[in-house]
This record gives sequence, structure tokens and C-alpha cells, in this order.
Amino acid sequence: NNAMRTREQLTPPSCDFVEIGFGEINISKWAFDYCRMQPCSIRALADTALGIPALTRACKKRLADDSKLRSRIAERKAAIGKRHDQVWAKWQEDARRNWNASPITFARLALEIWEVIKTEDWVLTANTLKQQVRKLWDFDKPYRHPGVELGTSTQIGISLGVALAHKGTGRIVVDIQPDGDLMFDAGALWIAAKYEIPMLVVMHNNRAYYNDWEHQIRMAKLRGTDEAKAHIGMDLFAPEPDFGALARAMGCYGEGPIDKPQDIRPALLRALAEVKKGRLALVDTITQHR
Ligand SMILES: Cc1ncc(C[n+]2csc(CCOP(=O)(O)OP(=O)(O)O)c2C)c(N)n1
Repeated sequence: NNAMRTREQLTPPSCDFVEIGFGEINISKWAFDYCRMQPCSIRALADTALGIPALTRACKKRLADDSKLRSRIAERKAAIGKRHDQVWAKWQEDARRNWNASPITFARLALEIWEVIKTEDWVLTANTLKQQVRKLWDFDKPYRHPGVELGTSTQIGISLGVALAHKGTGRIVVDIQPDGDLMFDAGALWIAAKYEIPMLVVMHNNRAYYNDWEHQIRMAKLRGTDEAKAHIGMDLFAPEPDFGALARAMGCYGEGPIDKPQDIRPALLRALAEVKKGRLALVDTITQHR
């Protein structure tokens, strides 16, 4: 609870955690510098792109000569599979809520992007549209998503690095880019033009530093102060930055702003064609606040 600074455990106390990653050496969110680490029974220091395939190989080897274990796993797979299918079907259904809302909902934007990239060998850089992409896209390879951003102003830079790493592989690197984050480092777009780094940038433009605006609303409610003033210093309108023009000014491809959901997919397809030519292409899509 961000307002009251209280915590509540969502997992049962018996829940065991196993972690593969870089958290232990503090290559993660800055908040890790100050917080207690999640207790884990096993914490493996590894890049998941290497660690998961290695773990899969080790498991397959163990399974090969243990038929009892194989059947136990098959049973569990069936049980979990049923639950999984139900949950995923519900997420698909939930995503249809407010389908025609303008500006677009996070869930519909996630699906519009998915329709454009699902037949490509894609990589998602940092933002997950508040987990909507995790519910609606199929993350079928370890390299699909290196992880979320490390805080405001880090996402465009991290995305450029991810795109540079994949340059020349034929993969389509997608950055779902919050407007506030790009405001901190607009020059990053020029770097992409200068060094010919292809990337599809889909603006998640809610015309706000909304994380903090939302917090001001929360605090206004708690303190009984004027909620209508919560946007001060937090909004990104009057005037609205024109990110399509910004991209073009830096030598990239840029379109938008687009606030009609039905106009987004054709724009994404045009931008994708530009990315395939080897450049950064930005589509400025206007989203709901949350
Ligand atoms: C350098 C820095 N300054 C300020 C913050 C505090 N902060 C956290 S989220 C946020 C707003 C981010 O806005 P945006 O990137 O547009 O994402 P949104 O919350 O609107 O989805 C800010 C200012 C931060 N994390 N890092």
C-alpha cells in the first residue's frame, strides 16, 4: 500500500522461490539497493537466455531415465494446463473490455502490436504495459524479453542497447516507450539515426508522468486535499509534445499522434516496413492514463 506504506504478502508462507538472474549483484532496479532481497532457496547468477536452455537440458536428462517422474510431471502438466487455459481465456476476454475506447486501452494496444509482430522474430525491450503484454503475447523464447526498465529515463537507453545487440540478426526489436521516459532523453533518437539502429518504438503516450500523478491522487485522497491539483508538475499536455515530429527531427521515421484505436495497426505496419529498412521508426500512440 503506497499511501500507508504497509505490506501484505500475496504468496502463501510455504511458497518457495528460485531465481535466475542478476539481482544478487544489483544489476536490477535501483530500488534493489535499499530493499531486503526476496528470500530464495536457490539463487542462480545467470543470464536467463543461457540459464533457461541449460536448465531445460539438465531436466530432460534427468527425465530420460525416470518414468515415474515423467508421469508425475505429465499429470501436473495436465492439471496446470487446464488452469492456465482458463486464466488465459479470461485475459483474452478482459482485453476486449472498452475495446473501442479512445484513447486506446493498454490491453488493446498490446494486442494491436502483437498482431503486427507475432509472425516476426521479435524482442520486447523494456515496458510491458503494466503486464498486459505478459498476459496477451506468447513469450516462447528466452531472448524475447530481457526485462523491464530500471526506472524513469532508463528505458529509451536500455532499448537502444537491446536493439544494438540484436542488430543484424533479422529480429524486430520493439520498444513500448512511455512519454515521460523519452522526455528525459530525446537525444537518444538521434543516436539510433546516427548509428543506424533499427527499432520499432510504439509510444505508450498517456501525456503524463502518470506514476507520480497517480501517487498525488492517492495522497490527496488520504490527506483530504484537492485532487484536481494532482496533475501539477505531473502532466504532459498544454502543450503536448509531438513525438512523431521529434523522431523525424532526429533523422528517424515518425508518425502520430494517433488517438483512434483503428488507426494504430496500419501505422504500425508502415513503421515496421521502415524498421526492416534498418532504421528506428516511432509511432506516437495516445493511451489511457492506466
Ligand atoms: C530520474 C528519475 N526521476 C524521477 C523518477 C520518478 N518517477 C518514477 S515513474 C515517473 C513517471 C514516469 O512517467 P512515464 O515514463 O510517462 O510513465 P507513466 O508512469 O506515465 O506510465 C517518475 C517521474 C524516477 N524514477 N527517475
